[in-house]
Amino acid sequence: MKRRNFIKKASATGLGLVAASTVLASCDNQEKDKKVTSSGTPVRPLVIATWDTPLAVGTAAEVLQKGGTALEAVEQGCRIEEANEKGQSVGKGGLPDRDGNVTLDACIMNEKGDYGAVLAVKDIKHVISVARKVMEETPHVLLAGEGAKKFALENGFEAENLLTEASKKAWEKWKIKSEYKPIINIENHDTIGMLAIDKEGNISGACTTSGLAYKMAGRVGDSPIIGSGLFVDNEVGGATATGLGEEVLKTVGSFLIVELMRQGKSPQEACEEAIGRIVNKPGKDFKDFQVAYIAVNKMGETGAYSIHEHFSYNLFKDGTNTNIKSDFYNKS
Ligand code: SD4
Repeated sequence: MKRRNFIKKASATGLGLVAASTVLASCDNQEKDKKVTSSGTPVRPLVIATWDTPLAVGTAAEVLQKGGTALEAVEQGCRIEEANEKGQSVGKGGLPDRDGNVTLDACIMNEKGDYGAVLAVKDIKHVISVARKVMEETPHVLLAGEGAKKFALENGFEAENLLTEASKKAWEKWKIKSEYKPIINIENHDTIGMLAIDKEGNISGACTTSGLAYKMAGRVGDSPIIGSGLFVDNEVGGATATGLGEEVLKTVGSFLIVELMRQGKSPQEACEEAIGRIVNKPGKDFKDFQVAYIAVNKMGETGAYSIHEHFSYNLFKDGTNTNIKSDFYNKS
């Protein structure tokens, strides 16, 4: 409901105009997405993103339909969620760390294998665009903390307080008990990881987040780390992650998925194996955390898999923008 209000407002203000041909639909059948065959014509343009992100995916799709690049599409799409104050895991309105500071992580990767990222940045909303600047205009790939903020300010980004009243209230309520217990799919929901294939068949990806709510100051998760939160290889495909970043980092999940696809696995099989690497560790207790992956290969076949139920993703394909429930591991 809240998201719908945001969509209305964003459309009215021209923040994100979803192409008229983009049909918003909802689909409960995860099987639907598995049936694409690897023969035939590659599907393009295509956009896939974590969670219920119709406006972000619609915005990226519109960029592609107008002939824009996959890189432009993922940047523009992610900016929608960064500006969405109601989303408490990304950009403005993100839940803060335990000291009350909102710190953002983001990364972007293009079809040439170039990559840029910013880590633990305060006061800058559109960190995905700062990450792109790091990639395109510096000799480095990662900038963190104060240095990243300084770079952003020097490049015309404006500083603003990212802590909204709603997130401040949530943090104050959390402080009463100060219990650090991420609740799967709720407290840490909505990080956006996005992959796109443009009309030329080039693949790019982006990922942006405020990280885990009430994290320790200085904590950085998987999202801005190449190979963990995101990986793209233009010859093979791309993958991106959401959920408990520590588990994704320890298994280098997105790189793993792309390498498994290189070896011939479908995106779905690769996502399932990457989740398997987490849940099949001896003695692993995964009941209290969520990890989910989405992936796409060069043909435009897609896959998604999570540990627990209630992960969904938006897919723009063949002119239709659909929210699809992901298949998941823990069916007990
Ligand atoms: C992190 N992976 O910082 C992110 C959190 C996330 O949906 O994905 N939330 O660990």
